[in-house]
Amino acid sequence: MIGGDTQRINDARIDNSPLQIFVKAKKKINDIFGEIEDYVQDTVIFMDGINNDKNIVSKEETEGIKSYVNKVHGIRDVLKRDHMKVAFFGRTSNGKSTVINAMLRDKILPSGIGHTTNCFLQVEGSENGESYLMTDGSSEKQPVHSVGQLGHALCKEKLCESHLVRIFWPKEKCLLLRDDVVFVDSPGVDVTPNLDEWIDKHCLDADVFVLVANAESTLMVT
Ligand SMILES: Nc1nc2c(ncn2[C@@H]2O[C@H](COP(=O)(O)OP(=O)(O)O)[C@@H](O)[C@H]2O)c(=O)[nH]1
Ligand SMILES: [Mg+2]
Repeated sequence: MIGGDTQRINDARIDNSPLQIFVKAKKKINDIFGEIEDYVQDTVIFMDGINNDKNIVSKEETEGIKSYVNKVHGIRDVLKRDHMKVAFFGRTSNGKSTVINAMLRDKILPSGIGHTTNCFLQVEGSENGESYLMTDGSSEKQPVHSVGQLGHALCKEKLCESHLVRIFWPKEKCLLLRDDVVFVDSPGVDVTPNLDEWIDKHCLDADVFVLVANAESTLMVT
């Protein structure tokens, strides 16, 4: 009985979630742009036909219409992305990994005093309660607890800083994952000299950047 109530409360939260409204709106916008792309493509075929028959429209006009195909295609590519990427940044030991762990309701990402997170760790939702991780260039599913070694700065088998580890965590455990939010944990901005390069590699398509700051150390610096 209690379990049923909890389920209902959870379902109500999912239905009313502003992010779900965003997901649905994006689907509708995608459908509209799909139709626009079809219309533009039909127009190009029609214009080509007129051109061949009677030379009514100029070549420039036809080229102008053709360029819209790429423009609409570009917009669709951006909209097609089915997740909202949130990248966490900040100095080492300011609590980036701790915040994400709190949202996941489990200690998944390595955290602690000093330089702990060694590479980029991306957490996304998985179906059927599955939890596993995958490293760059491999489709092998590894146990999530191995992130403690792979992503930890102090371990022998650690991955280098530019690497991305994708962690799949059950959507049921974190409502934001169910709303297609993807978290990206990063090494501290103070320990990674090539940060710009790695931001380009892993975070150029991020929708939100969260700067995590430690109030005490920030006060000490200023
Ligand atoms: N007192 C306090 N400690 C925190 C807080 N957030 C994180 N910590 C601790 O700060 C240390 C560094 O956190 P971590 O998440 O690894 O920082 P990161 O390097 O930014 O990922 C850990 O020992 C955490 O337990 C907080 O809000 N208050
Ligand atoms: Mg960290």
